[in-house]
Amino acid sequence: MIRTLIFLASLFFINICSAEESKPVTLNVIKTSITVDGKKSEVYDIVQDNGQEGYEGVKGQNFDVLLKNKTNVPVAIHWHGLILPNNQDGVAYITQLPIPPGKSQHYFFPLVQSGTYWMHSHYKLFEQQLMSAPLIINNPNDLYPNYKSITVMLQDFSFTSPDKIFANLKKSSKEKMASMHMDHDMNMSEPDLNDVDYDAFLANRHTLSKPEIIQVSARQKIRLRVINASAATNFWVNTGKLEGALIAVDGNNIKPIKNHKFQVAIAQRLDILLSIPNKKGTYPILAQVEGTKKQTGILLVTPDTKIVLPSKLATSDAPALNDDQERQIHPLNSVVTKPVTKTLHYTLEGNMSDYVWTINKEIWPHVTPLKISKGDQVEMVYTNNSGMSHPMHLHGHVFQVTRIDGKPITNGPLHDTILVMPHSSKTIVFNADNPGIWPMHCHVLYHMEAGMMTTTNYTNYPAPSFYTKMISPQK
Ligand SMILES: [Cu+2]
Repeated sequence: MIRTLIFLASLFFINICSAEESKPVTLNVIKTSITVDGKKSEVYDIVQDNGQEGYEGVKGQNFDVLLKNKTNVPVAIHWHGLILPNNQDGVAYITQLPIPPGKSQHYFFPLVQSGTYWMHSHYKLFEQQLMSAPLIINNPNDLYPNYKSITVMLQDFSFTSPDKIFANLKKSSKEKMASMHMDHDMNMSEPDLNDVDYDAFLANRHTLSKPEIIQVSARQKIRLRVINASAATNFWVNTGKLEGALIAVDGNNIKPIKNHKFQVAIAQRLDILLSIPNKKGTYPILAQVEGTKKQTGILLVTPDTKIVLPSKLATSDAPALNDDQERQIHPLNSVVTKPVTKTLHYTLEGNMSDYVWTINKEIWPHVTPLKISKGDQVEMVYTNNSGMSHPMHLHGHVFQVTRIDGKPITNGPLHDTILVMPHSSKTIVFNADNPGIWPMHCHVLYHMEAGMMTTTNYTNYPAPSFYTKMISPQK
């Protein structure tokens, strides 16, 4: 009798679990407000019904998400860094039409990776208004179990609307060019590292005047998941007194690199292990904007500790990001498995008289996409002829860096986004194993808006009509 009851109870339990597993997670794109340094601002967010921001899943299970547009604007949300079927990629007018206000769209595909990813708007300039959230995929066989996971999402913020920011960029670029023509003595110096003057930098939607405070305990082991969700800002992550061990980049495990400062380019992610010492304290995790003193961050705090807020300004300017960290990163797995069968060249340039940014001198959507075939071992050579760095992102694939400035590197980093330094080149390699029309673009939101975008197309992949209607050869 008892056995029967246990049996029936277990059936009931299994039923509940499987019923829950088959139900999609709802992600609501919402309009909300945040207070930045005492001033209120309307922004967006992507939250579950229970209020949790973003998505957390498990490798081997399905990404089963009902995306609801609860805003009053059309939206498209891209799952950044995920290997997924092309029509699930969430890019407006390339892989799908925007979702109208009040409508929803179902996404369903297996999660074949694990690690730290993110989701963000891939339509208009809504990403600048914080239409983004973390996307974490746990690994049932994690190399680092029993670490407390803490996500730090970095964003740049302005009270000015992104449309106005973009208009200002175009205007000031024109004015700068005009003054250069008038004044021949003027030094034709490199453009600024940061061409947008932001009002604030956010870590989990807070500035350092009221940072997020996360309770930790002495001797606790922490896995920090840093996501650079900025529209146009590269950061140096500073773990302060705590020594960090960088163990994954863009979701890919690497041989650990111990340091206190780590570079994170726009759209990239870092997983950093930390160990809280066996004593009380406040442990700030800071992120400093390259080329400035400006910083943001969170506080890790042990119980009964008097909290001292770090300054919003560091004592000295952070340098520009460089390739030092890239040269140190060695992944645990490689994607370079066979000789290159196809090489594609992409030149990155800017025409500042009209604030236009180009790939192969083409301005999106007036492009003739380069083609690859399934089974190719593809090499892409990015040559940056401009004075700004460009975080280049290829959708739907993980690639490996094989050369920096033409010099081969052995077992280079795996990425979905790489920072191509000014007047520099990077070569990447990947297996063409995921047919589609794949967006490939600069992840500086305003560079993308100003034309620095194309697609890499698999031969024989049927392009959707909304895509073929939109792109047209260079005029
Ligand atoms: Cu760019």
